[in-house]
Amino acid sequence: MGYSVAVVGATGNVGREMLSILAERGFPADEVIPLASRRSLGVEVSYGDRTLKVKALENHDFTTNDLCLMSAGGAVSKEWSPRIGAQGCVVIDNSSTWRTDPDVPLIVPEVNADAVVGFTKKKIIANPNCSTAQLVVALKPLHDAFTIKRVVVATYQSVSGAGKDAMDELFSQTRAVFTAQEMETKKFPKRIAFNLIPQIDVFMEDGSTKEEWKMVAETKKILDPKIKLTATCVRVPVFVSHSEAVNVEFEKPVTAEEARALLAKAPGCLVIDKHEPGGYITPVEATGEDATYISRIREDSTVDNGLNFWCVSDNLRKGAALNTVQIAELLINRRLIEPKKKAA
Ligand code: 11C
Repeated sequence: MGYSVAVVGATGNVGREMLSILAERGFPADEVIPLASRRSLGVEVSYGDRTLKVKALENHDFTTNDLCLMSAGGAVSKEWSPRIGAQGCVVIDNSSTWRTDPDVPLIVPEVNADAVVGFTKKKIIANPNCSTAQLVVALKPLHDAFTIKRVVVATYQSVSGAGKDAMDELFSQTRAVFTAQEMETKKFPKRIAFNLIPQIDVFMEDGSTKEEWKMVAETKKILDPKIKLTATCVRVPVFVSHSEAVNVEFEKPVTAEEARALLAKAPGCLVIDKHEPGGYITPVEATGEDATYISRIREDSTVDNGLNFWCVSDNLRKGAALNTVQIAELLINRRLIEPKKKAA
């Protein structure tokens, strides 16, 4: 007997990717139920080579479901995740709503799998922000070996992080440039086509943005509260995959060679680092892939024990849907959930 899995937000960028990853990885599901708000009722979504019709979240009873993969935005998560958890269905939540709740584990399986046991109180497990997920996968083996003191990161984030409408906006603005038509700017605060925007999410009181704050708070919760991190998050005119320029200062001495060797065998990481034109990864190559790619590993001689690297990953996969499915697999592999239908 397999599991009963609901996917909430099934018509969005991440929801569709969740369905495709569940099928791709042969997730042990007996049933997969795509859910969304009433206005998406009847919309068809792909699950492997099958087509499923979307049902309304508002009418759904979760008491016979084992797992709910939730990616429908913060407001829906705030209202629904506790209600679904209370019905005995474990929610893996992709919004930022529950990430800092002390009773909700925030999990990247390659980094802090053991913390997953903390889900039993609320029956909610949080999935981190995409820019944090790929960063901590790369930092974990380095922190274990050399102890990180401080991280300075600049991100180059694709428009898919802001949803399907944002991807459409980049497409239509790009077309407008070539056809000399009037350009509409709705989703982003400024034009994104042939431009960059140094603002992701809302501004905080100290002048940083919420995306930057999330990278700090989530890295501390997942990896180590002692790590100091400062981030500048930038939206770039790329459709899928986030890139990050990372500078790290360690307690212990580190060479680029040692870091390269550690990262090459670290779970979830793939090192592509040749010192020649094109000997590194770009977002186009990372898209559709599971790995966190690391390139441009080099020592930073301006600080003691400093290292620079370039890190790229598909934000819809490792940054969202893949990590969510990996958390579900972790629960099953550690026998932390059993199918309800088997127990009945
Ligand atoms: C972006 N990182 O690229 C955001 C999207 O907290 O899960 C994901 C927001 C979040 O716009």
